[in-house]
Amino acid sequence: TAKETARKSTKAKSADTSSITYSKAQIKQSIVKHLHSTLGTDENKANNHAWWKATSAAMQELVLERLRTTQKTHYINDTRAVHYFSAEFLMGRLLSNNMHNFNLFETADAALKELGVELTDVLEEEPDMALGNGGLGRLAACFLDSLATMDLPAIGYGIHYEHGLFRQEIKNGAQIERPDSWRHYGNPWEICRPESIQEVPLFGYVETKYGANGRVKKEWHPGNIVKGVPWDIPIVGYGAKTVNVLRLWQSESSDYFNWDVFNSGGYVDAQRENIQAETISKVLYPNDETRAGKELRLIQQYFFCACSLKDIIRRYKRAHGDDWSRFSEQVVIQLNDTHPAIAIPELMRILVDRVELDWDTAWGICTKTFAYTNHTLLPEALERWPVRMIEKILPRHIEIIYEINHRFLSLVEKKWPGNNVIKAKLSIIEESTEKMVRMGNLSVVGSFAVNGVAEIHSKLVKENLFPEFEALWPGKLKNVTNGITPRRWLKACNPLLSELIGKKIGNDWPSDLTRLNKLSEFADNTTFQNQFMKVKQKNKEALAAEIKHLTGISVDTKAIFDIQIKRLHEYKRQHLNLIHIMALYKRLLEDPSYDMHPRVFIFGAKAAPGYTLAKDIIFAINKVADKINNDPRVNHIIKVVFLPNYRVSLAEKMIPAADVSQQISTAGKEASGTGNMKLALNGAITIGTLDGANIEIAEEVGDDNIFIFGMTVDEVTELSKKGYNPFDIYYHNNEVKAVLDWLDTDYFTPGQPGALSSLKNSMLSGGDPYMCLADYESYSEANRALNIAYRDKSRWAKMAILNTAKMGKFTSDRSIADYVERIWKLTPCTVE
Ligand code: CJB
Repeated sequence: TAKETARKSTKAKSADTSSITYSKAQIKQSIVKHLHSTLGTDENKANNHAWWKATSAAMQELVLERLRTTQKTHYINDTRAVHYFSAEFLMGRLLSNNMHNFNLFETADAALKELGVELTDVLEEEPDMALGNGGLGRLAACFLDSLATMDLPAIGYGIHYEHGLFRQEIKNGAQIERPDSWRHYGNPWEICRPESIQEVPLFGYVETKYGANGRVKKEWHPGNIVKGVPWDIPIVGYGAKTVNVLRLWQSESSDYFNWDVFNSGGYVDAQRENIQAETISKVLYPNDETRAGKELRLIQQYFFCACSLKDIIRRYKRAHGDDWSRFSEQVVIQLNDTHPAIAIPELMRILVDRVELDWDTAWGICTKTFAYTNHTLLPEALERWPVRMIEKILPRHIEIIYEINHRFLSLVEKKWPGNNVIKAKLSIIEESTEKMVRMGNLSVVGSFAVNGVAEIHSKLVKENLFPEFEALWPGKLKNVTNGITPRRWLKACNPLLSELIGKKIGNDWPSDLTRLNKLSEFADNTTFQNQFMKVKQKNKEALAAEIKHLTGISVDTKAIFDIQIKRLHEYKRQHLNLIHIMALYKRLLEDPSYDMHPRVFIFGAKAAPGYTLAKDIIFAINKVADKINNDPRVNHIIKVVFLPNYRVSLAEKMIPAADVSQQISTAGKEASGTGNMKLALNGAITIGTLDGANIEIAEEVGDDNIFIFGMTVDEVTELSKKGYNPFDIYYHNNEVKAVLDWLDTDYFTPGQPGALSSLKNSMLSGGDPYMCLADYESYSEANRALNIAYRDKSRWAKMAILNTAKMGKFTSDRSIADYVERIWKLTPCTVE
């Protein structure tokens, strides 16, 4: 099967098969050459930033050679390729990963040492490429890594945001957003490709024409045209055989269009809308799991989809001319959530209006080309665009969407004759006071496959979100459980553990993660337990130094490092963690001999700038942290740390040092989670609910090696049906009551009583929508059990080892193999 082929192709490879090898002397020479002739400086003047650029340029030389070979090979073999459409790619830093994938990390390290430079310092100079918000964007980045590693022809398409996700500062406990300028001083990886610029029409009106044959022809007269300039980021696979591309579009104003308008006497069409073309790719919307509903956001989506489709079609035509019959054999487009769903009517427009195919032929091509991944069930995240907005920006597309819907509803009528309730529910157009286009429904109707991202999530997509679709098209809804790349999330970020693993079981695990299972044999071995925990200890010491550096807070490295890192969202329940920390604090104040192992609670989280309660939670964490950290009665036992500006490169420092991984979302709300996988892979024990991929992690590691608590999905549903009243818990649990009441005082915010009250209100009068209080008791019990388990050094070490050992399933190589087998039907193409 395709899956086996894909698996074989990865298993067969390891980094030392790289076709390009460089000696230490050659690397050194190349770095110095770039220092001189690319940067115009020299060894004596160069600072770490210059060394970073020169080292990156030296690597990029090798990268580009493999890129050329890959592209030639794919062209000659006329390969079918996957085109991953995503508004977000959260790439992080590239230098360290590229070095690892070329198996040149150690050599480069040694070369730089001879030049008197520390590679670790050089790596710190690289700004993160933060062109994404969270899990969805990082998943896209991990997938690109796996696709290249598995020699699969693939291209990522997205937006070349000038400003990625905002930089977070904390001032007096509150989040402040600052612009992120990741390419302000140049980016050594990206290549501008002016030869592949595309033009994108916007606004204007549609003219209906009648051809001689009586055929109706639609002509869109755009009111505006913008240019899309492609920037290519090479994606190096592990072993550096295949180098694929991430192509990001930057918007620019189209000169000739403005010139035209000018020449026609400054005539401005009544329907012409002016947008500052450059603003389209200016900034990433910082909302995670909420739709922005802003016109510019829709324009961003259409902009990158239109550029990408034109690019794909140009490449297809070069090989196949005007023969459209093979298009869907060569091209599969994966829609990363509904953000690129407008690509469906755009391809229809091209095929019907430009190529002049009949509707059914065009629709046949479309529905064999697109596949859609759903990443969330949260209603506030499901995109709906006002019909009026689409009409204005994309007048032809709204007609096409109506036509798609009309034909689709005839199908619904056949299946459920006369059933208007089902029709209203499935319709792509929502007939509310303001008519809306449901992008999820459009995506399901226009795709040949739809998938969720973990078993439980896919089940809920099938049963709750799109139940009738399953009846209409049995088998179309599938599951592909998420994964993470072990190259970045173990090999590169945790060198000490990687080395220990290598010594024990060999070095094949990065391309075949199931091999980690061999570590299970040593889980009871005292020597190995000691070695494993010694690595953890060293990583904790490194993180402690970083915490000191970033916040000034000293932490005890013998304490439990308990980490919750993810976007700030009520459903992720950082506030459940916080009220439990407050309860521990209170227990210690009331009973100084209260028995608990010292514990450092570490948070990292950005809140969407307009999400007030999320920002209030950050503020509360910081205020509680201030109080506890400065209270000599308890600060040798509890510390609370909020690390500002959580991002990929900070995650790489935190994850290797974690003892405990907090994955505590309300059951049914976290589609999968991927941080849970990264932490467990690095030997952290999960305390978590039966939600998303936690369920599958629990299956892999076994009940003894994870702390599961809280309601199941069914119990959550049952409680909501019955009617959940948080006051019932408030009045029956003294600890909960005391802690919530504490938030109303000025204990944590001296002189400002009520500064934390919004948190209490959300969990009481606000109805506690994510049921923190309902899960509190169970969470508290799980924490007690965890505390006891940590005291038994050998038991804990065994648990940690087994967590690492059992993470094989969660490599993104397995996710990609599943996509290849279940959806994409791709064949690997070896690049010699
Ligand atoms: N996800 O990061 C986002 N943003 C969204 O708008 C919707 C979902 C996350 O996607 C990840 C990758 O599939 C999931 O692991 C995570 O549960 C989900 O919240």
